Amino acid sequence: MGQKVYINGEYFDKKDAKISVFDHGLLYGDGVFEGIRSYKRLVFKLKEHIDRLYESAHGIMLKINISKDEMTKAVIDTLKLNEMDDAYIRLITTRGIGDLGLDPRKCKDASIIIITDKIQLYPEKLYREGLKLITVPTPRNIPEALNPQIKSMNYLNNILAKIEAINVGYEEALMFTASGYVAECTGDNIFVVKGNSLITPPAYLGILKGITRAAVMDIGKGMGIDVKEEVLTRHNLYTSDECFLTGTAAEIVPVISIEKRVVGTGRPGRITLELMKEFRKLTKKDGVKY
Ligand code: PXG
Repeated sequence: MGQKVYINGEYFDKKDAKISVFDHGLLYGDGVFEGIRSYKRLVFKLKEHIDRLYESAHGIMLKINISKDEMTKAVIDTLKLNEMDDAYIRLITTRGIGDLGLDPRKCKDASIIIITDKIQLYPEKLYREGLKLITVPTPRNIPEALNPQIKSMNYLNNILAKIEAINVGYEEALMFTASGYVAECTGDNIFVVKGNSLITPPAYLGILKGITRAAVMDIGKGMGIDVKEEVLTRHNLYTSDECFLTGTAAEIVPVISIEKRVVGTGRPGRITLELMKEFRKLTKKDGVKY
């Protein structure tokens, strides 16, 4: 049996898994989504992802016509059906089918799509040797216009930043807020270590409140580290002892330089490595079984 995709309560073969060109998700990026991972048949932080999806949806007044419990069951059922042990789950809710006007009232039912796919892992080398970051000119969306806490289907802000990094030979971009404070990367949150403190920018600056970010903050606290959400400047980055990124796909990636300025020793830091170890342990034991 080939891969099956869930669309509005039905399962379709991958080649038949299609949505209408009148879906406002396509026409306007009008929708919200989640990227979730499962490890050896344990879905990591499923409740947190479902909660964030419904919160994002609420933020754009998109009514999802199934309950959180039903959504959770749909995710689990899709994983079971596809017999996926380790999966990358893309959960999408769009405004649904309307006409060519942007009026959301024309869309009667939100569309729900669940794709369970193989996770594309980053090369092991990246975790051993660390990532080189570049800062980019495009600022993160200003929260007063479109709050990055809404995980919306329009990722052009992040894609523009990614293009800027790629164009100058880097894999990942560090974005700043419009006021010039450290925000986040294109699909990952950022942390720095300074002494015994672990610091990450506060969500109110206009970043996605990452679920991996929250898990890492918890692990850090458990390790007796002073975990803080603080506004960070370029100077704080350059003078940090360690730096790393967090995200569902990336997990924890050490950063060894920022625009050719070496961070710490230029090698993944001690606390970063410890957090990576603890995080991997957590993914093996913490999760919703299927
Ligand atoms: N910031 C942004 C802008 C994100 O999109 C994160 C931080 C990390 O959040 P979580 O909850 O995953 O710890 C994300 C989420 C990809 C990809 O293909 C990455 C994300 C989402 C979708 C796709 O790289 N990152």
